[in-house]
Amino acid sequence: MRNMPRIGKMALTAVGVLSLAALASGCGQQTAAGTAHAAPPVKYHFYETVLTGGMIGKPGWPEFMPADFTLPANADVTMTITSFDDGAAAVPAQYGKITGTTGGDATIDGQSATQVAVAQVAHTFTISALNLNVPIPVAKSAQQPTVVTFTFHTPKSGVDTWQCYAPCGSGSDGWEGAMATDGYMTGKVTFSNN
Ligand SMILES: [Cu+2]
Repeated sequence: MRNMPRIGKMALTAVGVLSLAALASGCGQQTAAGTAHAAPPVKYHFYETVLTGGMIGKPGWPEFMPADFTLPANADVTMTITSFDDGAAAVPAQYGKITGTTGGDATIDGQSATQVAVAQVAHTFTISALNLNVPIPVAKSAQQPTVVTFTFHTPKSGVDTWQCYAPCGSGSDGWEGAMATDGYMTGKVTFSNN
């Protein structure tokens, strides 16, 4: 899978969809749950991959894949972000801190963390409207990705913009190109009840 991030991501996304479908069908338990108890919260796991520009044939244009996506509204969503980018793009101090997640932390390569040293940040996954900020450290190498997992509670239905706040794009300040183009280091998250 690590050598084939696109196929791996698609397969994992399919797993997430299938587990939702399995919960919806209830495996025969719908009757009891429907009469006596509220439905259990749906566990939803969403997978993101961060690719370097070189990996997509567009040097200098790293991208989150997918950049525009839909999550269940008003739900606890776990996100796993696998980043192959081994280049740093130091951030201001506030973007080195993990905020807005359940428990205020994230798991980075198997270790619980509440922050990443600013000089070790490659990208951030930030939804400013939700005060959600998760810094993603540099990968050990382009072949050894960093894996960051966190959970957050999604808002009621709507659309928010996410943005990477590590200046990983082009231009003199690193804020041009990928940083300013939907589909690379910014995109739209739709929170849906359907
Ligand atoms: Cu970035």
